[in-house]
Amino acid sequence: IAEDLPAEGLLVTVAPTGAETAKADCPALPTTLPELVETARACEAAGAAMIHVHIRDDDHRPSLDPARLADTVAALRAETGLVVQLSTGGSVHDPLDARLRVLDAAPDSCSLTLGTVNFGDDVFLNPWGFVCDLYQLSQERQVVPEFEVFDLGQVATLSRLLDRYGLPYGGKVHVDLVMGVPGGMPGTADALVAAVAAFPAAVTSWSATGIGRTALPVALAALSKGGHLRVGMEDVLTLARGVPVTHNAELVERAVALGELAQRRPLTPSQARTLLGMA
Ligand code: KMH
Ligand code: ZN
Repeated sequence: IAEDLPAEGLLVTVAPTGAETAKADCPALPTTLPELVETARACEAAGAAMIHVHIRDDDHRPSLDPARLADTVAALRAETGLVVQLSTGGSVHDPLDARLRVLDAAPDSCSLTLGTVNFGDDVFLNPWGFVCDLYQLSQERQVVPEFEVFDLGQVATLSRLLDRYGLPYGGKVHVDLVMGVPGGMPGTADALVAAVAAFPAAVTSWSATGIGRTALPVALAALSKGGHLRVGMEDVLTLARGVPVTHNAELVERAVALGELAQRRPLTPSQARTLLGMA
């Protein structure tokens, strides 16, 4: 990690939308471009440095439309300083070739999930061949991947991937633990410690997020292990039992407050770029 980064810095990534929640069930979910830009600006002001983006179509359904993705990247770059990460996971219904084409929108970063996992009643498909294709494409297009880990075995896949194809573009290896998905590793401190202990030495930074009610235990465990935080309505829709999230910025504010208690100051987007090898 570069010397100009405060040792106590905290990367807060916001994942404001996701692909799983219906707008009809959650009107506060940012599904249009103006809503996404407003959310991004508020979350940046609250302390987020990176945004993990899923987009929706005019009917608020998950989309990987290339033109829409390109417009989204352009709008977020024009209106915020946030590191723009596009999801290549999309929804469980998106074909693999459409997920590869996400990189045509030239984001700063892309998510890259390291293996197939049961995902509630569905399957989130990430066969080894696809993981390799996406990784090589990210190197070719100079897009920094964030390695998404839903289960412990996927950490071993990261070692296999780095052994075969070398380091990502930018030279840093950033992992995000997505915990508590029904079908993946549980959102517990024990599981987090096991996953972190299994990381290859090449990992330079990592964050964690817990789905639903695992959000707080995972955030607290991540902070106590020196990790960074991902928060947002992609992963959690309530602040506490019976208290719905009304804006993604509330979750960013909570992450920043937890970080302050742990004496970790939020990284600026520029510091985040250094952390992630984009400077
Ligand atoms: N929506 C999930 C099926 C990612 O963004 O890369 C996959 C996902 C992971 O959200
Ligand atoms: Zn996602």
